Amino acid sequence: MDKKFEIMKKAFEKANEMINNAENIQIYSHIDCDGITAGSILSSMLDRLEKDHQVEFITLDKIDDLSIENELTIFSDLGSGQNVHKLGDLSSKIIILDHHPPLRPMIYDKHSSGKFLEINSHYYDIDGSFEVSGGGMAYLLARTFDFYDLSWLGVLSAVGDMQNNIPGKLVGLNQKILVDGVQKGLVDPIHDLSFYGRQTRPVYVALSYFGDVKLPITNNKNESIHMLNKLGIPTKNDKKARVLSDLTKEEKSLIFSELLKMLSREVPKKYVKYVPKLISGESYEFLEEIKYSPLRDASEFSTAINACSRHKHPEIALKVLKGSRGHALDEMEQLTLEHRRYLAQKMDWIREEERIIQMHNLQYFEGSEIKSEVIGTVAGMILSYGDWKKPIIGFTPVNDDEDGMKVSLRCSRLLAYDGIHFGNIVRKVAAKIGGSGGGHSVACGAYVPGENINKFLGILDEYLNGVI
Ligand SMILES: [Mn+2]
Repeated sequence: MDKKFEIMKKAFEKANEMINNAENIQIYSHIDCDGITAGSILSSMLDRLEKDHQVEFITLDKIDDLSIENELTIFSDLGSGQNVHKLGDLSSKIIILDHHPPLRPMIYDKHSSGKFLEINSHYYDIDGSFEVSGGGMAYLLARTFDFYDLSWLGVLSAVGDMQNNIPGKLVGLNQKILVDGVQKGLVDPIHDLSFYGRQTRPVYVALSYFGDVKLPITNNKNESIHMLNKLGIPTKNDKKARVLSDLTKEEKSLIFSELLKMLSREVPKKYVKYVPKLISGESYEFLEEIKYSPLRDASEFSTAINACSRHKHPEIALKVLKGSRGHALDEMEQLTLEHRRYLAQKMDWIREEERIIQMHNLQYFEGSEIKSEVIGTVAGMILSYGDWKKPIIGFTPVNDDEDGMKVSLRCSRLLAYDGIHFGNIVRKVAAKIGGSGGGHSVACGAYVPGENINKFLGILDEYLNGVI
């Protein structure tokens, strides 16, 4: 990793120089958790360098319509998969910082007389799906100006991009960025049970949402409380419900052993060896944030950013990420609440109407009542109500005035540990019916022509014969 990084570093030095020479800078960053965090890093960096700049968060389809006017334009967490090189006559200088698979070969820069610099991790054999995020790339640029204290944001963006999901911890360049954060005293990596809501959720609630495999405790708070009682683990301190981060190491290892037993009994034999990886992993705590605040835990923080992004208020997340608390934080918490309420309501809608339809190798729900921005989140949450051994697919129109469908797939991590990469499968299947897609092994999606959605499901179901 160090060697690859040393080579890529030269490109970042070039970008450093381009920024030093520019006075008027426009940033376009992707409007998801990773992209918003990346944009925040770049904006903090430019503030400190006293460079005039604007940040705009956009969806990928907006790139073609941009007119490039500033002296320097930075594309962040996007750009490598789009025709950025065709925008205007390159009167503006362009920097791309991306970790998605690139369209152009690296060599393209050489013909641009120093006006076009594309830094993509894949050029250096660094896998952008789990070794570095968009925010990581932004941080590595900030690092050339010695802004090591922005490293915690690089950790946050990687977690927001689910890069630690399959390895169980941050690896590759992500780990290098983590080390910066640890050395600055800003991040604490903790080996912990992998329950969501370490700072804010009562532990019995967190336990009941333990997904991936359906157990008696799954979606059942009474059973979860019962299990904790049986293990002699109090659910409250005085009157306050205990959260995961309140538990002692001994209590956590009791839960670990119990889950290990339950899961090993429940899963098919071929999966048993992966069970420990499902139950525990590395969590990341931000030491400057108050205990019991959702900002204290990387995973909970990223949900709050997603809530802002999915309700089209990335500017609120930007403020919080750049250090505002107070009002901006109140707004963020309000959006998180709304986000949670919206998701719960849509979950009820699916369950009450029994909308999950089983096919041979997959299951799906038609989600036209659900905003396309959260169809994947809902799919992930509803998986534990369906058949966890199959992937679940949700689809909904991209937006009201287009007939394109957004399709999202989620599955248990056990399927990925067993070697299935749904991102790659979905990409192939979508391409066959005039769509496009891709993503992670357990969380991916596609855009497909609306009239072809049944074809998509049929081909995918058939493709999975003998794979699952
Ligand atoms: Mn990204």
